[in-house]
Amino acid sequence: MTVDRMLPTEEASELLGLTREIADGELAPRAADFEARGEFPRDVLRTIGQAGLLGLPYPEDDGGGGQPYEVYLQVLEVLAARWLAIAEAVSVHTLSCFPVAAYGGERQRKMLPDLLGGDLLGAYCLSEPQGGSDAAALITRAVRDGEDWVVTGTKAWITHGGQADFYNIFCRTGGPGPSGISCLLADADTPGLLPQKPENTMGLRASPPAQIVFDGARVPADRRVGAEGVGFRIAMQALDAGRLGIAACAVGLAQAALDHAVAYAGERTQFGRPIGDFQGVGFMLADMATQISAARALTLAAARLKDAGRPFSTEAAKAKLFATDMAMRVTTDAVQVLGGAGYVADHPVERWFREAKVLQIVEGTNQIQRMVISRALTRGAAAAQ
Ligand code: COS
Repeated sequence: MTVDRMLPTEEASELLGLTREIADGELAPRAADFEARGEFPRDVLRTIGQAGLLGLPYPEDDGGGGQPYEVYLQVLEVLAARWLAIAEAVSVHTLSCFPVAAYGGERQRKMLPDLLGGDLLGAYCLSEPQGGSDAAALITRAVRDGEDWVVTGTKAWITHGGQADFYNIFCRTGGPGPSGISCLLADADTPGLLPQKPENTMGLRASPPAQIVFDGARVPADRRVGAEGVGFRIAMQALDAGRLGIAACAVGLAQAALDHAVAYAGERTQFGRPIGDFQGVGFMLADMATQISAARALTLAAARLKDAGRPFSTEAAKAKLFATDMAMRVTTDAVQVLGGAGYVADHPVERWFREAKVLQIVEGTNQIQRMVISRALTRGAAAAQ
């Protein structure tokens, strides 16, 4: 189904048109095969980069696409409807460019055209094996030695681990807690930066995360992004925006599942009628469509706050929570509409169901999103008293 979108400019409509062409022509024909083989689609991402889709929400002067976040998110949605791994890659790359774009010094900002240009791929290293939710407790340490930071520790669940060209590393340069964390930007070929074997994941098998071991990796001192001790704030702000990307991925994935289920329900007959004519199936489709519209509206409302320069982190948490829980429900229901056919890999709903699960976990589990939302409610209430 074509989604009726309210886009702010004619340029945005053209961009969505181009994205649809790429998604249908380049992504859809390859997704199932790459996912089955577990092959990382580096060339497809180059095509995406050449089309200018790897730096969309950053200013044109920095080499980005100069698009509002609400437009960028709708591009992600269209990509996710054809191949989630690619949309997630674009979202994670965009997240990985945030530290330099928002906090980089003059010299670092000169790197932005390269980071956003489409040839390079970024990674964001926050989580560690002993903890991902309690990010402020991270223990990877960087110690200053002459003109370098020497980094020791292990990062976990790193999207593009082993594939990325640059890595943001959130590491401890000071005492315990959030104020002891700094952000470093390392090139992939940094000696001692050691990507491990990719994880054997349930879904998104074309783009599995990997651990990165830092074994005395030397990162030049001028690659610290932002002031010492500001790393946690940078990481949280990057995630606020990144969570909207994940929400958009969820909306796109769910839309693909609904479209497939609607087509199947129209063709498949039982008891002499298309199964979609039975209320049990038709109402299921109606609920799926309604939940998708609600998730899209919530996500774009948060994006518009961001575009207007207003606080949006609580709204981003709500969008990520609602959209990804929604995608899990909708892909589950899509499998149900197809019945036995939905449980085998002949139809993509089987893969989409597996892929939806990870969206409830990445960039802050949905329990963390609830924590962010409930804290804003209770602390806001306390401040108002
Ligand atoms: N934007 C800017 N600053 C933020 C922020 C945000 N969204 N969230 C927190 N901060 C700041 C706080 O203002 C505080 O600063 P001050 O000390 O100057 O007041 C500091 O960071 C610490 O904040 P807080 O006390 O809320 O930190 P907590 O340790 O309690 O953790 C949560 C907060 C749970 C929100 C954080 O740990 C989190 O998001 N965890 C999940 C991490 C995650 O998403 N991992 C996935 C990795 S990518 S796959």
